[in-house]
Amino acid sequence: VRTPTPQDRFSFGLWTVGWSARDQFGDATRPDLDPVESVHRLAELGAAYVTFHDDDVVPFGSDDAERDRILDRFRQALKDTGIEVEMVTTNTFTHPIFKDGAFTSNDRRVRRYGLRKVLRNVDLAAELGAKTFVMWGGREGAEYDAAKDLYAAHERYAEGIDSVAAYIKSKGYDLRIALEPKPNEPRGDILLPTVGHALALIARLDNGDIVGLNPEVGHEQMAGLNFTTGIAQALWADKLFHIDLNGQRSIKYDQDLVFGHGDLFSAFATVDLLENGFPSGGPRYTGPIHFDYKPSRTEDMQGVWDSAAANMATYLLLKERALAFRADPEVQEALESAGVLDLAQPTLAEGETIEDLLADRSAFEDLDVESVAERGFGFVRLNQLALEHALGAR
Ligand code: 3MF
Ligand code: MG
Ligand code: MG
Ligand code: MG
Repeated sequence: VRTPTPQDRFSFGLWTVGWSARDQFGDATRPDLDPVESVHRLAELGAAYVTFHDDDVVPFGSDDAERDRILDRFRQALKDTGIEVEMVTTNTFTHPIFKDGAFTSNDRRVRRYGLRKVLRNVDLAAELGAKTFVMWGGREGAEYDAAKDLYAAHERYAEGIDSVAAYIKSKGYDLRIALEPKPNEPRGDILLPTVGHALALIARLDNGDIVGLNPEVGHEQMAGLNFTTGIAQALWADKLFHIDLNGQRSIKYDQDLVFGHGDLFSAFATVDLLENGFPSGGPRYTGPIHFDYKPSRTEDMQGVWDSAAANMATYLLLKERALAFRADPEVQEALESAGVLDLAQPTLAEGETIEDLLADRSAFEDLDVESVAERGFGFVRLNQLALEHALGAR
């Protein structure tokens, strides 16, 4: 595999390599990592960007002077390495104050504090030149149905997001919000559990034009959903603002494996869509290739950097395979005979009305339904070609 370069647009959350591997049942297995060291190591590995939660860089509760001192040192690391900050996010889930959520906590004092914490980081994001502000509402949810007025919870969630978006506009920042759906964990149920739920909320916002999505592979798969289908709908709606790539093996806790170390064939389809776009054209994803994974708890520091490199290597391999797949004349022919390219043709002809369709006997009364039903689509052959390309057998 070739060595990644900044042109590959690879990006890592500082909380990924920086995870000391403390989990529900066990202590940390690795020392805390200095974010400045992470920036240097990721630059050496060929990444272009880093992203972070406020608390990944500046400890929770730091006053303004301490925060400035830490951020100055961080900015120097960016300068020294050429690494840029493309996305900033806010941690509204670790501190006990957020145990019942931030924007949707039943306690109004928490909602106001949460909004202030987010706005403080919106300013920082703009100042660092980030283009995306991610919001993962990890504690916006409940374990018990009676614990929330779910109507009011959606009202408050929308109010919070709209307030942040309005603030961004009032400041003239070149920044867009990306909501990150997740079905559960750490809460029993989280609001905006999937891409589709989040799109539906965005459609009702006053400032929804600058609000889109940051879907994560594992989060959709935890809900048993097809990640590629989810990001396809987000792209169709012009809302795929950012992405969290990682690996997940079926419906269980959020594994955050290396990209491709979960459902590999699904990862191939994801890269195919990101790199090749839709067969008929349509909007393309041009943002950073961002990884949100965790180096497994079994790994030492060498394993941390090996796993970071593995994300990029896997992506580049899949990209090479996906390009070869689409360039293969046999695949083109299989796509044609499967009708994949015909789907772009509108169902009604140009200028045709519903009345015209109703009057078209060939569409219904005279259609030989049985003979049309005889058609085989050849999707299995097409899928086998995809598999052979994915495995590098072609
Ligand atoms: C949790 C996540 C989060 C979000 C992050 C926002 C800690 O499952 O995926 O990572 O990605 O908070 O970007
Ligand atoms: Mg996650
Ligand atoms: Mg996660
Ligand atoms: Mg994530």
